[in-house]
Amino acid sequence: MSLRGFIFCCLIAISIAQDETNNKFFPEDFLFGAATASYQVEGAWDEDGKGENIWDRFTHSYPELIANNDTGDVACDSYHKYKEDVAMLKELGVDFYRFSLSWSRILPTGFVNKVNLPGVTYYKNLIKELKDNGIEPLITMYHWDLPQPLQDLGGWTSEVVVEAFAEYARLNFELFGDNVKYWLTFNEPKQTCLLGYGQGMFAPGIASPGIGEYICTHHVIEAHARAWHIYDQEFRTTQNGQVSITIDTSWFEPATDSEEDAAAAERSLQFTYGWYANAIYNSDYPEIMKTRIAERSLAEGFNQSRLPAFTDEEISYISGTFDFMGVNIYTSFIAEAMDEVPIGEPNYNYDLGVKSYQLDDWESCAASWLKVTPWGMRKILNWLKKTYNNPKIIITENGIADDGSTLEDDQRVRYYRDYLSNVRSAMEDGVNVIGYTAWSLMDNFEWLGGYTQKFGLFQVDFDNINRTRTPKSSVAYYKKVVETHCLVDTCEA
Ligand code: PNW
Repeated sequence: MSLRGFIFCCLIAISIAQDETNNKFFPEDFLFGAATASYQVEGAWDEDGKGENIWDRFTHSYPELIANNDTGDVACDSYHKYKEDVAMLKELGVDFYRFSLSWSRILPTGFVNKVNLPGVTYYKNLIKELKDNGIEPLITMYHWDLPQPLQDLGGWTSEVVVEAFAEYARLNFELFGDNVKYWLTFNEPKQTCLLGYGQGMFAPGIASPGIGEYICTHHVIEAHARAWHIYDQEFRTTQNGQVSITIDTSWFEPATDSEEDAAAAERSLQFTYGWYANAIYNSDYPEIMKTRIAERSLAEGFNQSRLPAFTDEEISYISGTFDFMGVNIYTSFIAEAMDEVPIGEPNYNYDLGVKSYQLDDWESCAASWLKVTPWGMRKILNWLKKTYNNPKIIITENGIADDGSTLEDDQRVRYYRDYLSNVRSAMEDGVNVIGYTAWSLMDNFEWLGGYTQKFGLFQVDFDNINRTRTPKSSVAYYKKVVETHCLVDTCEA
């Protein structure tokens, strides 16, 4: 880092240290929730007619890629213990529960010709248990667990899956929509596409850098738009709910106050959030992506850009397909301009062309990528407001990992307090945040991290056949926040 960069970072550090917890009440109608996802908690991977999905296949075929060779075969056993899960939500007092549907549990082949009734019953029971306890379901239709038969046909690199997703979405609205007010089509598609089809580190493990992730994304955006239009045309008037997509992003802080670093930070945001969001909340892919990827593609010897193009008709079909904005936020990075990587192999990171890193003195946790940067929350929320014309925002995930060594998770308590404080301050800045979701309700299968990275408010004992759930200290804190809508002992009216 340059001296200028160092001074700049010190200034950030000082401004963080001086931050005090915001002592304003959250509005009365502000929604607090907690989240999980099907593959991470349900278990029962081959029970009652459920089909195989790409995470079943991936964890069974490449156990060495997952910490301790862990799998989601049993996970938290929520398939059998959903009533305990709802009791925990009730204890927290949350307004809503964000969970996801396992596509393979409902449609074992991925297609609508065979509906698996026990799977449908499971979700109907869960929704009923939530409603009986005054908790709204917020349902994600796709949290990374694609039915394996659809992967065998090319997965998200195939148009077939766009149509299959649209039909799965319609079925979900038909089956569950009378009792669901909030829907998300996709969770963090960037992780699925970049890691699953570009780098090959996540299921389905396809390594096609600089190509696969762009095709995957193109189809995910089309599939999202199809689902939104289906809801809009066939269900909105009777079901009255809201449909959106959840995209994750970190905040990118320019390394210095130079124009180049400011551009590098903005480019990072456009290549992460904007890659998905621009087509939906504004129109088409971000210009900077279209230009850079086309230029590099042609120089590499391709006849067209590796970034697929939407037709004008598609652009207007996709634009505006949201009823609120979903965003997952965990951490921040420093973004620094760098020299262009010489033309050679295609790669998303070369297309992006930014050096990004985290500072050593940023507080760390049990997940190496996640540094505690609450100030980034306020900045990213303001960026979203400015870039996408002040949409209504639900923060659909935010949280931190511990290593399971203690139930006194003071770091999580501080994390929630400081991040929520910045959410509240962003609201004072005029950002229209209407809801916040803690990730996660309970410790669960953390993808490549297996059961070693614990994001839960409730601890789960994975060595016990009962998967016993025990509250950590953060449960009492979050419960108080949900109840009082206040982060400190006494709030100002
Ligand atoms: C999200 N990263 O994943 C997912 O939506 C959850 O399923 C997951 O458990 C949670 O965040 C915690 O990790 C991410 O490396 C995984 O930047 C990795 C990253 C970000 C989000």
